[in-house]
Amino acid sequence: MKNRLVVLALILTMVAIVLGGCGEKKPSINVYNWGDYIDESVIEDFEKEYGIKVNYSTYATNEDLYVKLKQGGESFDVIFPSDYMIERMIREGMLAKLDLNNIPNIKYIDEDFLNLDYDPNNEYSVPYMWGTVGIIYNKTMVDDVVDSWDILWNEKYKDQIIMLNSQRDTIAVALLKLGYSLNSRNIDELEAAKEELLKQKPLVWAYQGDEVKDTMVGGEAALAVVWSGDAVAMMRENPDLDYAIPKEGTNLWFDSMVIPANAKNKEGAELFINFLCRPDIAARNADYIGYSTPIPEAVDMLPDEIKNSDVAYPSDEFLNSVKLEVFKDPMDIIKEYDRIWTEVMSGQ
Ligand code: N2P
Repeated sequence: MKNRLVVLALILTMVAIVLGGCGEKKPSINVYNWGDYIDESVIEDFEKEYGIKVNYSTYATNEDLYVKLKQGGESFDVIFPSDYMIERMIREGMLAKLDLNNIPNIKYIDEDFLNLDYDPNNEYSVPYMWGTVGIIYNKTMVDDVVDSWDILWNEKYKDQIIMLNSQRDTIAVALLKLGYSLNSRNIDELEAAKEELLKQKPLVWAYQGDEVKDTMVGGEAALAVVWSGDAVAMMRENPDLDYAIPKEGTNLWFDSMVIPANAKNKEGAELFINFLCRPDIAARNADYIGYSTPIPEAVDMLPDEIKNSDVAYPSDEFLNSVKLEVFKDPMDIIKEYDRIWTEVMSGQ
């Protein structure tokens, strides 16, 4: 009898262990980032170090990210919007306040990148990467000086021009070409920008996102509007390429890490954000993707050709010599931007 009880107790213990094991799911976080915007080995290291599984997926533009969040359905723990989109998401109550006690590595971020207008006290966001928008061009295919957005309207380069498949960036190029602010809220100026883009459309070979890297590295087009980090990555692959910031000025942008208000694992999200701010991790990441890290100690660890590149890390002197504007949330005028972009894409 006693033996049978012992056997029964053993069986029950084993059943409990098996069931317990099933119930005890490994913690996870859902991370939603731009395509080609992380060294995936960094994700694996995080998973190993913290025992937290990372479900990683990607988007192509701020607007895609916004729509995905508004649709609901899936929930995300860490996302990487730009300045103006962070402003909008804060205004619409879409983000959670960060507990900066859980993100001590924020101390590594250069103070020039903290307390910016889109989130004045970094209550919601921690900077990830930053950069400019410019023109990458193939020196063997372009014999004009590339110093103005005008060149993207030059008939000579018909079917050799790539524009960004991103409404805010592409409307900005047309506004700047016309001498307007890229934050214009004036309907006539916005309409004029639309007309410019429609006029340009027959010359444009494609509106691309991450694919532009293959196009330009492969020598398939002469000129493309790109984000500076992608220019760094492309120039590394093809020495015929160079990057120029037009004299009419351009966009200075900041992408930051934020946590959506409906995140399911905020603590895990904060651990991940903190991990990405560790200088050795930020350096590996920035080296791999080509984009510019806001962490000086990480910049110091980069190979010379990257840290001395004036594309990735332009001098203060250069930055002060060009007209740079940070995008602002268009607020009520956003519907005009959406309409204009739809009309340009559908060719009306
Ligand atoms: C990376 C996209 C970079 C985002 N593919 C520029 N804001």
